[in-house]
Amino acid sequence: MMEKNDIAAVLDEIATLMELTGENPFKIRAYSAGARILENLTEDLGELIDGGKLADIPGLGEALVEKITTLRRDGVLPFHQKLKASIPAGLLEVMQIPGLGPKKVRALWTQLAVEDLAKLKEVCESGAVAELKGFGAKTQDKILEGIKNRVAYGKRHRWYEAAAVAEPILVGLRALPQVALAESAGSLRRSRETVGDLDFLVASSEPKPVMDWFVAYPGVKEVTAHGETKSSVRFENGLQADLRVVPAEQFYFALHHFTGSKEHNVAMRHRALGRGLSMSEWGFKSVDDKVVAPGAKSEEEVFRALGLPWIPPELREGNGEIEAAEAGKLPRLVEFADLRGVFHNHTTESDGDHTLDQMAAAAEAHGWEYLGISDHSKSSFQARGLDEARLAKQREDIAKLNASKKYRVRVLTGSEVDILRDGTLDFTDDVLASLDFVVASVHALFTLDREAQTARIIKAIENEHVDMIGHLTGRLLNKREPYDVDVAKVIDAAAANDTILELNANPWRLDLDWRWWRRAAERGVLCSINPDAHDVDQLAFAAHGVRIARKGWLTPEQVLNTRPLPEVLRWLGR
Ligand code: DGT
Ligand code: CA
Ligand code: CA
Ligand code: ZN
Repeated sequence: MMEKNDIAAVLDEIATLMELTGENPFKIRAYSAGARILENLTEDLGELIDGGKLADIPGLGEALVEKITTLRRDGVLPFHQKLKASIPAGLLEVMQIPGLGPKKVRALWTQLAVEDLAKLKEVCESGAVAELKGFGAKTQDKILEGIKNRVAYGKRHRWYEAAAVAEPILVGLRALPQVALAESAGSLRRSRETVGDLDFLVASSEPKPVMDWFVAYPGVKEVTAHGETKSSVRFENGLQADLRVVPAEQFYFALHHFTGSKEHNVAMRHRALGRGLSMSEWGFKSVDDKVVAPGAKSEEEVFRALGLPWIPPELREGNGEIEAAEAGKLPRLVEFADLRGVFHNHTTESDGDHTLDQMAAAAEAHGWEYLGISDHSKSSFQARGLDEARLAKQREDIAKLNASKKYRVRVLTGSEVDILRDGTLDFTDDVLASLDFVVASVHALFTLDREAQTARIIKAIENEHVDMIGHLTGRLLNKREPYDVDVAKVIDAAAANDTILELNANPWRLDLDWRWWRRAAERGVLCSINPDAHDVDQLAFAAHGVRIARKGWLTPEQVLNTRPLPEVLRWLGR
């Protein structure tokens, strides 16, 4: 059943759509007035409808009563849907540009055939908008600026980009004398692959100077709110940040609440109610004064009050983490310190920026036992892929480096071998058998249909020389969609053939996605957290992979590169 505020939102949208289609203003006003009446209703809407009393509310005519009743019951309204379908979908986006109300948008639509943002940009750049009655050059410039901002603000930000903005702010907040505690919450703390906005939380009894510091922070481009307890700002790259300041005794409740996710919070609140407690960002409240509402001096105490162990933020997605916690079945999540080496790294032989020696030195500095080098194969000519002769030479160089004992880290020779169109590989089995490990990846023909793409990858999985599949879906976050591949089927094939799936730790990829890992692990698929480093610094990408592995509920046992070298060699069977 649809709630009254959602119904009000539909009525408002109807009013807007009617303005766009040039409807009679009286009719339009009836819908927006109806929305306001609903919002301010003090009685229960369901009771009013059931008792046939809705029509008695002043201002609600027969037509509106009927539409509200339908929306409440069905959640959709054919009249609204038809109206919406009669208008180009892109026009609603055009309406989001500051300064463009329905009247102006209607003019742009009817006179300049603007149906979406792209066309709007075009007619602004051509100067046609400035000529339009009621617009002018100034308005035209403002619209262009609005389009530019819209693109920047509308998008989510890759985790590492958001983290890079958040870290110094957190350090700065903690250094303020008025700040007792400061954390960042939200999707950043939950390690989502992308972040909508930053959510900072501070405990302080003197919020004003904290807020003043925050809104004046270098890099803030726009202050969208500057209040006593909450401020919001926008940075140059479009990323927004909220800061909330709470009294110390509320801090861990607020931290839990603003960490989310929403789904997790809903489940926690439900659990609290079962114990006679209502739960919010302020704390617990006794529902009927029969129980004493507990406070919390740590986030652990928030969970303990509900009979639960602390749940790592990465797991708080409402995917059964509370049930697992209750049953004592939370996984011991993999940690960065568990990693004993990394596979899938490049050198200057193909498209890497650093030499074999430099990469080995960097791996040594990480304290790792092994470093897997897998440069591209010959079909990836744009990445200077190695042919058989160059690969044999690299194998010798690596053997020499290992024999020299210059580094303690053992370098393993591999290849990131291209999966060809038909699922055969860029090297023959003999060549593959001469290597310590083999990563097989798709680097071309991203647009094959689902069946062909899946079949070709599964064929590679079935090759006994292939140890792991690289970046399974090829996605680049915010840039390139995954190619169409039946991941569930691939997981089953990987399980059946004892082939590892890579968790590509490049923060643009984070592929395979965290949503698949629990299923994969349950079916017995082993994970390898691979940095896919193209320079020495990118070896540290492994940390992003660990974060995503944790989000996928993975334990150290389910990740190959937590194992010591002898075990790894045994697994590789070389
Ligand atoms: P984002 O920013 O889109 O990447 O995702 P979040 O999870 O950071 O979402 P955000 O910034 O809107 O809100 C932060 C947290 O606050 C969210 O994870 C849970 C909590 N929260 C926000 N709005 C609601 C709500 O309407 N209901 C509940 N239960 N929790 C909410
Ligand atoms: Ca957020
Ligand atoms: Ca937020
Ligand atoms: Zn690759």
